[in-house]
Amino acid sequence: MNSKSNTNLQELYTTMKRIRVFEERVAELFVRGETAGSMLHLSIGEELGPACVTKAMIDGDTFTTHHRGHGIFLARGGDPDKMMAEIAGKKDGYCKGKGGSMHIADMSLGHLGANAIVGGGIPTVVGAALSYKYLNKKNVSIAFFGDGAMQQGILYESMNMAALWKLPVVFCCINNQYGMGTKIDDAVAVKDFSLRAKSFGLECLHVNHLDAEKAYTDIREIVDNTRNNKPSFIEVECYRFYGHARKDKSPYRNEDEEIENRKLDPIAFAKENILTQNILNEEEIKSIEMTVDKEMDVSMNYAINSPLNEEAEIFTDVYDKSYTIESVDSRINNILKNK
Ligand SMILES: Cc1ncc(C[n+]2csc(CCOP(=O)(O)OP(=O)(O)O)c2C)c(N)n1
Ligand SMILES: [Mg+2]
Repeated sequence: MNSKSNTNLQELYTTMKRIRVFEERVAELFVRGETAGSMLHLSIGEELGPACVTKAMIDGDTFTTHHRGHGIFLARGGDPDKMMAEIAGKKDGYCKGKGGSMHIADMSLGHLGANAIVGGGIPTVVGAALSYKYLNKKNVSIAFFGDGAMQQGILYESMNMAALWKLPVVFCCINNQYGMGTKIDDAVAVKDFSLRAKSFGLECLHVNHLDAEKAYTDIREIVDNTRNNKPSFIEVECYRFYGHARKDKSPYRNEDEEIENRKLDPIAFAKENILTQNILNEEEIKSIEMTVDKEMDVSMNYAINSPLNEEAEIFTDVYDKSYTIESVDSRINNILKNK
């Protein structure tokens, strides 16, 4: 490997490749009848945003995701074995298989929850950011959501509060051009989402290219700025390569559109740049690809071989019984004491 190894681009390439292959193995898990439930929202084609934004995060930062959140959590350090097992509804999954694809979370990695309600995870980050400001922490809380959530009122309530109270929140819209079968052109009159965010007083960044290294540099700058209590909005444009969920064959869009837009592949673009900039040669890239393939094969098989829960387990972890009014009071008092 030459002296240019371990550059940001190489790291971003590996992260994006890990997301893509993870999702491909999830698709395989589905075809093999090993997934719990049928709703699997894959983020193939959308890897650039999750890779770049999570790379700009530091210890203590938190986030929420929408229903298409596998890639975001994987990029932020999620264990693919436990994620895949969760998707398979198995005992060794992050939530012991009770959450499934749309509810994978782990607070210890800053994941405050994935949410299947469009826009549902957004207000949580405002609360988290309020605590960072109050405790003088230099952390940010990031809400990841799709273009569909741009039409949800809760987003604007959250933006307004974050701007008014100057909270370290990043609103990150992964704009994949579709909300289920509705194309963005049929959903909004003005597609420049930054215009809306600006009107609330947020700093804005619009990423509408495939250059992961540049995107990361720009994203890093705006996220770091947000740490100084300057809330921000990032829109990352991409194309949802396949259907809304696994069973959707996208009959509402024509093949030419798909063929054309699948050329907008951030992974192919990064690979080309790595080769032309002499960061790695073909053989070295192949070696990364083989490592990633192997990693995700192991995760898929881990999920298949993980046992199901015992029946009695169904009733545990469903409600947090420690949450009484008194316990919440005492938690708040502890926070105030330690401030
Ligand atoms: C409040 C609400 N309305 C409708 C739905 C049904 N629904 C699930 S996903 C989805 C599309 C969301 O599109 P977008 O936010 O762009 O995310 P994407 O699926 O493209 O990643 C809809 C309408 C829902 N889950 N929640
Ligand atoms: Mg969308």
